[in-house]
This record gives sequence, structure tokens and C-alpha cells, in this order.
Amino acid sequence: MFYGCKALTSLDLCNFDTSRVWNMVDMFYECNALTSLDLSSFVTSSTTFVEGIFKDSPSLSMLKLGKDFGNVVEKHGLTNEGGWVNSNDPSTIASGTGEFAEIVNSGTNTYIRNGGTIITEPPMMGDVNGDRSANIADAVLLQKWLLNKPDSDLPEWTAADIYEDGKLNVYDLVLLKQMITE
Ligand SMILES: [Ca+2]
Ligand SMILES: [Ca+2]
Repeated sequence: MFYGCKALTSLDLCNFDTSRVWNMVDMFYECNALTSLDLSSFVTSSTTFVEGIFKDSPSLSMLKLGKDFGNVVEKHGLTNEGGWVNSNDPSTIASGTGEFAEIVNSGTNTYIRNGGTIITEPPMMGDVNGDRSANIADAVLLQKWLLNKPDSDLPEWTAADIYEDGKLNVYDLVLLKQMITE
């Protein structure tokens, strides 16, 4: 479908309904300039032919896959140069050692190829749970964390350090509550 789109640098595919697509052969073949693909909406349960989906797209270094994409397999032809990691576990190569990546995918994951650039947004002050908005849910989470409650991991602890002293305590909670009620 995008075979040979050599100058293409980005694609918005979030509204693609692929649930009845049976042939994806060479879909992104030779998209030389494409660096990232968000296929989180892709459903591949009806797809029989998947050869070369990512073949000869050497710039591809970020791939987002949803739970209905399934695994990345050798015949997809995804370059494995440098190896791919799951952004949740950036120190572990998840794509095997072959020429083409093989990734076991469950859930929605973002994969980054080593040598690709990881784009991380700076934490937003007060957004303790990392959903890009500061609200009561963040205060609740911080309070739970301060009380050592279970299930209170902080994905963005620096965002909770509102009284910027490098540690988290009740002062930060007080300031956070002020911040979200203003
Ligand atoms: Ca939040
Ligand atoms: Ca603090």
C-alpha cells in the first residue's frame, strides 16, 4: 500500500480498520525515510499474507503495536540492526539476534530500535501518574505512596517533587493539593 514511498517521513494510521485485511504484503516496503510507525489500531487476525511488511525500511526505529497486532515475525522483514527494545524495558533487546526482528507482542507496546532516538517528554509538574494532566488522581497517588500503600508506584516521581528538594514528603503533597485546587 505504501510500497516505495521513499520520501514519506510520517503516517497517521490511527483510523485504519484492518480487521478484514487479509493481505499486507510489502505494505511499508522501501519506505526509506520513515522513522516511526504507530500501528496500535491494527488488527491482524484476518491477515494471512504478511511477508515484507517492513522490508527495506532501514530508518524505522520506533514502532507502536497494539494488542491486536500480534507478534513481529521474521517474514515481516523488520530490520533488526541494533536490536529493538520495549520502551518499558529499555535495557533488554526484545527482538532476537537474527537479521530480522522477532518480537513477542502482547498488549500495547512501543518498541525502539537501538540507535534510534528515544523521544521522552519532560515530566509535567504535578503529574505524578504520568497521564499528562495534574489533578486529584495525582494527589491521591502521592498520598498513597507517602503512606506506603500497595500499588502506589510513581512513574514520574520527579513530577511529584513540587517543593523541589529532591525528595518526596508531605510538603509536596500539600503543594500539589494547592496546585490542583487553584
Ligand atoms: Ca496525572
Ligand atoms: Ca520534595
